[in-house]
Amino acid sequence: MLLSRIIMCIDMDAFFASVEQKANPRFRSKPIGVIGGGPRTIITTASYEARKFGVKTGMSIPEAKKACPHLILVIANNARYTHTCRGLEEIFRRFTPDAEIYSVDEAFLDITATHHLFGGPEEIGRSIKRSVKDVFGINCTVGIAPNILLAKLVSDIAKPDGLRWVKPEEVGGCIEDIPVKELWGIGARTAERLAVLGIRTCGELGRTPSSLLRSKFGIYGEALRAMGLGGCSRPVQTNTEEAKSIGHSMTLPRDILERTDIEHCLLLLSEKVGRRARKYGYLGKTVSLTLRYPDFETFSRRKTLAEFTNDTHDIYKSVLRILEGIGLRDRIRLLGVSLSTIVDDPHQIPLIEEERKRKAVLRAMDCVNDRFGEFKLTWGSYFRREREGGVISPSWKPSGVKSVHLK
Ligand code: TTP
Ligand code: MG
Repeated sequence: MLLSRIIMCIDMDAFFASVEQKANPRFRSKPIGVIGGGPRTIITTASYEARKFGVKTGMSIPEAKKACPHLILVIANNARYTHTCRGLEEIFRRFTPDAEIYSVDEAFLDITATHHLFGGPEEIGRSIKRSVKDVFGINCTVGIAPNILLAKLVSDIAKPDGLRWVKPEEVGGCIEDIPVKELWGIGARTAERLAVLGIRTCGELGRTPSSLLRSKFGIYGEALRAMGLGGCSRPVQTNTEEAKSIGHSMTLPRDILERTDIEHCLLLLSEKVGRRARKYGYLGKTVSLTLRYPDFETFSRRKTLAEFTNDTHDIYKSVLRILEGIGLRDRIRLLGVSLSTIVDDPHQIPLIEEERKRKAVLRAMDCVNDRFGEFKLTWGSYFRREREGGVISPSWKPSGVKSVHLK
């Protein structure tokens, strides 16, 4: 007989806002909204005090202020969130090596093999909540269930500051009346298509014949039915260190068309990508450029290089070459650069003197910036420009190699 697994989802409550409230006593118990630094910023998260007034993630500042006129706006401080996330990982790993840091504020732990060492699943949940509060002064919610789909659902239901364990025999009763759109992986469009078939709750989805779902959703129909029954076969993925690609993108503070403005942003993005690849010891052979027009049409073009690289200038030159092949039809709203076809950097010393020098310069720049902060030492062409504020993506992970979107 297959032993049921015990999976825990830990999700920080109003993460960025809670970190800010802890850091600044004058924000405590107050409605605050965390925003990016640029002029087009939105609310990335709101404290629970602000949520009572209807302030939500994604709202524009005027919308949020209308809902809550005394809302305090706080500019995001990414370093605080990433530092907290790294510390959280340390806490989680005390209880199991099978920990997946899913996003900047969510983790999954497989505690099947270790829970008995710590007094059981709920005791682990309580210990984690206590440690997170003691070390970082913030609340989190813990959902425990037989798989990650249910653990996530249970943590959403138990929010905020909750702890709930749904055992295998309780799954059916727990999810029967839950709207399908609450399930992780069922988006608004799928929920609408299901509603057309008269399926609104998980219970209804689980009772729908596979043949009907297959005829409407193809191969995905089978998975949908399993989800309705609370099933999910995705294991906790503990080995997420493997880099597939390293990318950065940014929505520009204003739409741009001028070549020098575009080049300036591309150099900044190339440096971010190159620096990250160097930091984690990777080389890549494919460079991609992503563009978004103001009407949101988005596309990417890629170029395969002759050699593997993590040199900012190699990446930048390739991106410029890609750009030359694109006839821009409008201003640019978003730019992205990424490096893929990744291998480990064997750290060979180049034979050509010029390349050796370039490598040494990059290493020296990285050392200075590691010590004194990002872009403290930078390329002259970037130095002319002011920097724009950004907000870290929720998909940020401490493993570091991840696409990051700067709003
Ligand atoms: P969430 O876990 O979605 O939300 P939350 O932690 O703020 O609130 P709760 O879990 O209690 O409902 O997001 C985690 C953090 O990621 C959040 O604090 C802010 C950030 N974030 C963004 O930057 N952009 C986004 O679109 C979302 C949804 C979150
Ligand atoms: Mg959260």
